[in-house]
Amino acid sequence: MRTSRATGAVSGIVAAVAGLASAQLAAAAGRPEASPVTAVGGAVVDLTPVAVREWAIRLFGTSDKLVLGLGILAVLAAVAVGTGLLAVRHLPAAIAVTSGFGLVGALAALSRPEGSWQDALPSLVGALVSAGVLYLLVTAARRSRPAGAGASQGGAGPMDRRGFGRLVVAVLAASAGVGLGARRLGAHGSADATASRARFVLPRPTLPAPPVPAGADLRVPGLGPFLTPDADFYRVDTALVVPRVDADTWRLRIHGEGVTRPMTLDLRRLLARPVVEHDITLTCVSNEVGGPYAGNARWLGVRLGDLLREAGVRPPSEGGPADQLVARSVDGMTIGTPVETVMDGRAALLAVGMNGQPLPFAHGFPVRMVVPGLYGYVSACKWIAELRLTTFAAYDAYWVRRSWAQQATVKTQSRIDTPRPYADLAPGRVAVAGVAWAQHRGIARVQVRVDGGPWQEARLGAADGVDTWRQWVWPWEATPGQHTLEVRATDGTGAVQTGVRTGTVPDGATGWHAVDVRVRALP
Ligand SMILES: Nc1nc2c(c(=O)[nH]1)N[C@H]1C(S)=C(S)[C@@H](COP(=O)(O)O)O[C@H]1N2
Ligand SMILES: [Mo]
Repeated sequence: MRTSRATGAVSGIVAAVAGLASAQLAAAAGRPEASPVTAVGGAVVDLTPVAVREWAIRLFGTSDKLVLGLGILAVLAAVAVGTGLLAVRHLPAAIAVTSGFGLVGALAALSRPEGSWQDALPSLVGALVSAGVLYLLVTAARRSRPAGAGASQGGAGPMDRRGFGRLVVAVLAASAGVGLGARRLGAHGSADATASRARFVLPRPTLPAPPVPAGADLRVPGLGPFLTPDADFYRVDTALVVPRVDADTWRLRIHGEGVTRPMTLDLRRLLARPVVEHDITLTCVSNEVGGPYAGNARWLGVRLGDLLREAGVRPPSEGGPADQLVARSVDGMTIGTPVETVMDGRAALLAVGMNGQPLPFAHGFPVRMVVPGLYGYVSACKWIAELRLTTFAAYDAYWVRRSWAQQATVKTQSRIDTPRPYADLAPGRVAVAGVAWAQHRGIARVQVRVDGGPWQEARLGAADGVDTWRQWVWPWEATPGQHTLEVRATDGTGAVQTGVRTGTVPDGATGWHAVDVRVRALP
């Protein structure tokens, strides 16, 4: 009995490994997104209620994707063991279960945006291989068991058990080979994209951004740099596999309501237009008060408003029929932006450069949108492939279907970056510092208070236009004991940041960031 259980568990795991490796190979030959783990993961991401997702993001931060992947693998391992145990008792049932899981993977892949029927293949291939291996191992194990019930007398003979072991090793070795082949093939598939990025020379801006004013960076220890390096820039998206788009085959299609001159542009034709450079702070609607999802970069690109005019688009204020611009990415993300905002003269960009480099793959290479003043989920489509003009009444984009607001202007926010929460400080002079943002309105003032006392004026870093955050610092004479520091900003219109605490859903969190610290007793 013990022998057959162990045999079942081992057979189940080995069959699953072989199935997954084959599925990976099939996915690498087609679309990497169609691998069962990625497809099921993507479906889970899409189907997860917002509350659960927000909880997961709060708990795991940007590791949420890793946690999801590990979770799926853990479930698969448990299912594999269960199926193996079932297989030694009733092989046809176990094969039916395996096929069922193949179907689940296939359906998940088909349900993905931009999915085609071929995306079902990796999961089906995986299930077929898995069922085959299960059959092979379990029948081999059965053959090696002496007939009759008296299994206590040793079960499989030494030679036969070695036969089962050899088969296990052979299948695992073959799976490793198939897995390696899948990696090779996958790397080859994205090699063109990598080469196209390496070759891509950023155009010179017709209108370069002035240098960042000297006083914008306050250089306070514990406060990040004014411009966020690409490698430190926050990343928020639904892509479990970062799309690697080949710049040479990339196209952008512009069409829809009120587009009198529809167009399809390649990168060269897009960049035949004047190229501008602009510093813009990007923030995410799912950033909690005090959270990390904000970054500031120097973007290089083409003015989207001008391009839309070229296509014949008029904003609603000029009688245009479309009030919503829906951007679609190569991975099927849809992001809806007000046409009026994009065309009101602000630096709404189709960006190709970020801090002097082509966009990193994770940040949307080769082309993404950036619109100062709007949260990323309603403006900053990465890996953009299509722009369609429609109305807010007629169409809800991806996040809107998941209880986020159709339109969302960035709310005035401020953050204390130093001291850190629960810091243990020496008494005396402490530099309290952070950033404040209200993109496209600008920051006019930042104030700090201690333990609910009077608001005190912080010193602001030099303003680099109204579309970026501003650093601030306030010198505090820290006295021994527990203290709470709070910050609030006033935007360029004179509106003071509200202290009312709200969550991130549906259109961005409000409230003052508070940090508790302890100041040691005088020596
Ligand atoms: N294709 C695609 N574009 C996307 C997203 C996405 O999930 N897919 N997420 C959006 C959100 S919610 C934000 S906040 C910004 C984040 O951009 P970043 O990852 O470059 O910081 O990208 C936006 N663009
Ligand atoms: Mo976001």
